[in-house]
Amino acid sequence: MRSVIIGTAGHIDHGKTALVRALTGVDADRLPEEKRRGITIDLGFAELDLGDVRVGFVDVPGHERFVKNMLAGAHGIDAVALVVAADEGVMPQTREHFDICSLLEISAGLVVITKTDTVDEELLELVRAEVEELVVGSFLEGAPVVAASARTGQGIEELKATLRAVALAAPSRSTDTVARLPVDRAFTMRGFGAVVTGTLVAGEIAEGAEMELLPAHLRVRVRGVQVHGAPVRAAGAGQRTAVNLGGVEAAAVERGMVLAPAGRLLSTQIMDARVRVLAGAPRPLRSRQRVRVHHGTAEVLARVQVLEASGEIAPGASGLAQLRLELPVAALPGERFILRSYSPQQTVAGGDILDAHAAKHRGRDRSAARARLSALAGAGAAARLAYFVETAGERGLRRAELAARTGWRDEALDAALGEAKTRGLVEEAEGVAVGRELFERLVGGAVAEVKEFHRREPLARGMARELLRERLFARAAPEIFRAALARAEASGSLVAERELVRASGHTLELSPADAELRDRLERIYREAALEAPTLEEALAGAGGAGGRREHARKIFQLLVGAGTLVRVREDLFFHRAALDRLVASLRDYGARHEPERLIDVAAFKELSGVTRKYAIPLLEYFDRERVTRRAGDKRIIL
Ligand SMILES: Nc1nc2c(ncn2[C@@H]2O[C@H](COP(=O)(O)OP(=O)(O)OP(=O)(O)O)[C@@H](O)[C@H]2O)c(=O)[nH]1
Ligand SMILES: [Mg+2]
Repeated sequence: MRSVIIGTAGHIDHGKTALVRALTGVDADRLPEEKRRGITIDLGFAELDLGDVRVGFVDVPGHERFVKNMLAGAHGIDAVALVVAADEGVMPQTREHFDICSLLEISAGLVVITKTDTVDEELLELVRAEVEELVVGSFLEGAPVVAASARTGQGIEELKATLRAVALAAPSRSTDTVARLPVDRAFTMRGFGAVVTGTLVAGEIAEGAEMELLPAHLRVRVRGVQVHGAPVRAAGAGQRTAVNLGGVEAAAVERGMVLAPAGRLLSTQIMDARVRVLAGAPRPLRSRQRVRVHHGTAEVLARVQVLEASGEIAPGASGLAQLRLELPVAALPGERFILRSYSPQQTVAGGDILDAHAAKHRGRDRSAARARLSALAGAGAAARLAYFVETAGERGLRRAELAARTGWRDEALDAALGEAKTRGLVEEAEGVAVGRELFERLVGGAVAEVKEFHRREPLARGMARELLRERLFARAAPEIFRAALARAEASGSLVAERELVRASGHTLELSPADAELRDRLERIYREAALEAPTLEEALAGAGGAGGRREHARKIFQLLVGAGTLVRVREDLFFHRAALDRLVASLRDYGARHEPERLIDVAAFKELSGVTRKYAIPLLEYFDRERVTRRAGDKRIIL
């Protein structure tokens, strides 16, 4: 059966609570103070079973001072019942509540003219006309207008039928996002512990689920779920839900927190939004203005940063703005909010979040941000995802970040990511999403950087991988660096080796003199075998001393890079062939000393014919190369 939340709205004393009572039998004014003063102060709840649809009522206070509480209830409703008393007609909070519903983009509802028993037909018609004038051009234009009396019961049956039609026609909620329950109440129930209630705006909350309360990230476990006072295995979107939580005290929970799946969402303090300023607002919305942001059940103070060139958004106009919140909230793109002036508290604007985790836009990049955000409004899921990925630059966005940024469930995320890739907007590098254009630029940059390196260092075999990373990928995720190299390799531009990256066409064209120098160096080491010279001796021996030392050192490095010479310690190098022979005789020695295969330093000196000065570095080198393993003062030949 379908569940729909209908919120009341309207001026103080216009009969909202009485109407809910006439419909459901429930007095939604629960607080002693409400009963004493005869007004609603905080939200009240009741339900009505209409056969094929179940209506959850959120009854709000009409008092000007409690609009804040009204907002905590209005955020999650599917449809509104705008209540106007026949004896008073449209009053200030009738307009303010109606404006709030428009700004929240509530798209369904009806008008109820109450207290019909207090007026004659003529006055009733006058109020009807007034109501019609109020709603013209709005979401309620053409919506049903029902006249009723909570006192006499007249019109209540007709009202039920109309409510049913409105409820069934209310647009269904998106199933793309994960579960979110903005908390409107938290209390302790004897024998149960902490209980939170709210309108489940999306997803499902099931018994046993691991969840958390944002923005504090308090981990909790769902011990039980109730919908309209009855235990259920799981509550669904659009239901008034009470959740019994384990792992938290009710005192630590407050209105404004959001219950969401554990580890899925992140709180935020900066968001970009499209804002509409009410035509009746006393002044334009300006940068630096301090406002009250009402989002979900939360109220947080914020500074506005208008992104429009004019620096303001005039009454009746819409524009882009950044909200810098003084405290974190759990927010997602697509969610709506209301802005009220700091003092006097008045509803001035509302809007929808485009990017809930925005970066500050400063000075010159404000117009660029404006252009990109304008394109974002009304864009499809893939384009929105691509926007978030692009704003992350070369850092890219991991899947968990994408999930937090969008609030989408896995299926919705996969679909959007798949489409963004197919459309060439986004590249996925080992699970990290990065903007396609930027990725191509990084690949091209890497190729250019390596080529430039070869030009500068013609004698080097390649550029150190780490150097390339530092130069171009310092801020990039390691996955993006690896993927860019892989792409450049696949396209045949670069060859990546373990520690070096070179252009695929790069060959060492040595001059005859350099080739001779290289051969001399190689010969010196080959002939010395295990009685290797020091580096300086070798360079001098090959004619690379004095002014030619630096150059000879580079030629020498070519031999090391090619693996012909092997560095055993600091400037102690051996010819590869000599080392290979030594390894062979070591293994032979091992075979002759089964099963222990042990050798000590003295035996090694004898086997190799080297002095102690070389024996130790060689053995340590073999340990590192896993040819041998140290065992006390001996070695096991592996
Ligand atoms: N005669 C008459 N009185 C009504 C009717 N409905 C409500 N009242 C009276 O109007 C007064 C206010 O009714 P509520 O239902 O508390 O009004 P409300 O809109 O909930 O007020 P707030 O929640 O404080 O904004 C009460 O004294 C009700 O008895 C009606 O249909 N006819
Ligand atoms: Mg009331």
